[in-house]
Amino acid sequence: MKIKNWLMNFQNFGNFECTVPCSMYGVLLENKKIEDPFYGTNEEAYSKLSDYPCTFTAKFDVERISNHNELVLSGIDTVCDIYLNGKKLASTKNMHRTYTFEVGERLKLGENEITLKISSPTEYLRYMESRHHVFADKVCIPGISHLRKGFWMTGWDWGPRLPDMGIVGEVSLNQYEVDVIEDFFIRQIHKDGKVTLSFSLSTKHSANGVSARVSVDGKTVNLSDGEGEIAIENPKLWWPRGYGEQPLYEVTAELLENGKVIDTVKKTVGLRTLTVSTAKDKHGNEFCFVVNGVKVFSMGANYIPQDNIISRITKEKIDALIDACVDANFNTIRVWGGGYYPSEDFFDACDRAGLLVWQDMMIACANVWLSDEMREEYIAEFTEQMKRFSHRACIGIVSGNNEMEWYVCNTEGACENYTEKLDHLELYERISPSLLSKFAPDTFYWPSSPSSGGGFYDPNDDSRGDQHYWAVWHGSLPFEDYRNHKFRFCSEFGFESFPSVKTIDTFCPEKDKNIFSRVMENHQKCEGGNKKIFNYIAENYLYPSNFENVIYASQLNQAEAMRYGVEHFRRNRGICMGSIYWQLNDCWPVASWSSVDYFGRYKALHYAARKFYAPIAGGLFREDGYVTLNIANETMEDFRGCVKMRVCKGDFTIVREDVYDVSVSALSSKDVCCMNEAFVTDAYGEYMVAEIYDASGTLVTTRCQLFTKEKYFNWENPNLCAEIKDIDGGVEITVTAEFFAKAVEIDFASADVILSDNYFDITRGSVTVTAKTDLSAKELTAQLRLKSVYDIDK
Ligand code: BMA
Repeated sequence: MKIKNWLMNFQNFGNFECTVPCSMYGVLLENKKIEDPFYGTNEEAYSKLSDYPCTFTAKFDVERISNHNELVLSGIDTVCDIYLNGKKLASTKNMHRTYTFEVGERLKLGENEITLKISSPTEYLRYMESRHHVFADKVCIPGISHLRKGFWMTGWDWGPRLPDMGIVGEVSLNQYEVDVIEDFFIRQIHKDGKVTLSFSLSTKHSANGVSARVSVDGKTVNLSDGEGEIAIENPKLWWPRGYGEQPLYEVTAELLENGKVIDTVKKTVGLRTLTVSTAKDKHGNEFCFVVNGVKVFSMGANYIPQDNIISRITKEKIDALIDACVDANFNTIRVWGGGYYPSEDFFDACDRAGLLVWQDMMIACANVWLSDEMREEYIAEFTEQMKRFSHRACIGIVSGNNEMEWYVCNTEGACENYTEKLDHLELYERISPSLLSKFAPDTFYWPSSPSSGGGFYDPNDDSRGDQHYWAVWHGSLPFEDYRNHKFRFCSEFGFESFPSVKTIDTFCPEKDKNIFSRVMENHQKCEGGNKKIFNYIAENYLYPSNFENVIYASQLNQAEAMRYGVEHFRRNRGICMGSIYWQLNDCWPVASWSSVDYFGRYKALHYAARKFYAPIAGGLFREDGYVTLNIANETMEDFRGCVKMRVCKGDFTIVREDVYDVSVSALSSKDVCCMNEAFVTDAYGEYMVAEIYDASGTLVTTRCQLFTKEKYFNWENPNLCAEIKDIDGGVEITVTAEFFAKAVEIDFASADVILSDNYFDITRGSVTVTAKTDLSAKELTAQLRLKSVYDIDK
């Protein structure tokens, strides 16, 4: 029985009815007791609310007292005393765990009452930190690792400081007479093209007279001593997106007593072998996912919690974000360690979509202190979470934490304390891997991100393991610097931009629409972030004429920066085998590194990602007086086609055109042709374009290259105009230009429409894109807005 309906009591705000999942900020907001904490500078005042305790109470009816009566609580955020019928039952301090208490003796028939007294997390952290200092990055509240709470809630360089309190999981009373399934593990044995699933099931009370059976793929096996196996006939293998299909098998385990089913557990599995190769090679050690024996080039981004108020992260929002990943041709996603462990809905969506998951354990940018109490917390939490990961097709890596090995080696404050260093080794190099090998023995473990394999051995070394690269952006270096490195697997690199004006409208009054205003700076949490955005704009674009154009230019820079990196990484396929940009999404409307904003709106980067992560992608490289076209083929088939390379004038007339037949083997990248820059007669008025066609003559992709910075190019007014037509399920939009137009943005005053392409270049007269929408061509035409780089200073 789920205990869903609660009463929240918070200070002198009063009592409020609420339904789990629920939390202090969420409930106050729903009841209009506070304004939107994301609006204006409200965050500053509302963050103080978490200095006070908050209580949740629920009444529930009990009709019988069974042999076993378990109160199960998950996602209790965070410092909590639990009372049942007026008597204290337990204290908990870990929102990442599930707690189970046998409460038979405390229950009564009829009405019962449960109370969760949640203390202030900020107060708790202040108290603990005053007793024992543990290093934490200054983005969050000092001493954050004294508490197993999502670190980001206490502030981050993209998130507000709103440490919530509440029930973000579930509370239920489970009553049963005999026994229940405690653990159900599934392992896969792949041999000679056959797959056998082996099962291991244990019950909570090892009750006599119960038996278990497992069914999958139309077959059933009765377990003996909890063990059994089923061979899958004609196994259909699960592949990451882009390499094959994602067939999933439902496995059902049933517990029986006298032939009657008394408990059921269902799990979904994808049949695949999946590991990470760190084999030695001539460049050092490779680092790549190997799925069903195939080395995969990982393409994706880093995932952070989708909202600061966790109860608002619904299945619909998770599915929509994973759809956006699919839309941008991702095959990998990294769940960053400063958030929370995603729900089953998230992993279900990744299994279905074919996204490989790099899963951090939830610790980021702060040392740990393994007091007896904290050690137990980590062990219990990691055990529970690792059991969740064990059968998942999508989970490819479990990593100890975010950046802590690197911090301990390099960051003042993180590396001085020997006890903390020892605790680090103990947790990430002894406890975690041994738990993983026990509970998810087929899952690859990595001590930290970035790491070279552990032991504080040059964790961010370019020649092995994964790398976090921040010299572009944090280090203010130009985009070109990506190309000075040959990373093995770049698991973090990023560049900031502002979200769209529609998103800014939700938190910023008209009068504050200036990127240096208090409101805009409150929605920029990276130190000096807006200055940096502006600095990089100065590098590449003319001085933007208005607020909208600052936003637009910031997004173009972000897309361009990431493209610079990724095309280089893919060109070096083999040396580099992964590109995970920072970051996919936001937890509130903010200037950040995300490619999809808080409301799900795509920034220019997300459209660019669709192109630079495309299975067949082109990259242009200016080197030694030539422009070289590289084609990266991340498909299982050889690519054959042709390339047209041209130099054109701004009015589209062709100065020079060369045509090449090209071929690129499956799973490789190749420099296929190049053009001499000497053919360019006017570096300020001509551009080069490469069009890649497949064997059937279909245009696969277009890449365009200038020979000067955008700000120096002699743009002429392209007089953009668009024709929108109704088609089945949506619209088709053809944008026409009278002159070469770069980064054409299609936008609508109020409608949110995801297009098949946006921020594209018009290199020969017009471009046609499509969109799925319920709106008619007429409705959209009325609110259409077009711009291109030409407009930035207009
Ligand atoms: C990385 C991350 C985050 C941070 C981001 C941007 O190193 O791990 O902690 O938000 O950089 O600074």
